[in-house]
Amino acid sequence: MSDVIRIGAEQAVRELGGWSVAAGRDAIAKTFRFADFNAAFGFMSRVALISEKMNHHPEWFNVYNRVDVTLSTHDAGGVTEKDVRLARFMDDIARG
Ligand code: H2B
Repeated sequence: MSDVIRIGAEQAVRELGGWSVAAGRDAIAKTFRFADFNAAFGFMSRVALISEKMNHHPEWFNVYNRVDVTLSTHDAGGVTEKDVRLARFMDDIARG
């Protein structure tokens, strides 16, 4: 499948905006901030439904209104177009 070909974090952050290369591994990262916990958890719930459909899941860490996200395709050992697609969904959902 073409979307599971590894493109690497540098290429992915060039295709996206506001994402950065994760430290020490081939992954992309972004911190999302919301008005409060309710908004942050709403975002996570929407992303969770899409992730299940895609069978592609984020690594994330939530504290109150902040969600730290790291994306990588574990099966490919690095960043693929699947991560770019999920990143775009996340940006769209966060934008509202
Ligand atoms: N999510 C992510 N981020 N990378 C994967 O390689 C991956 C996944 N693989 N979700 C899926 C599930 C795999 O483990 C199952 C068995 O299809």
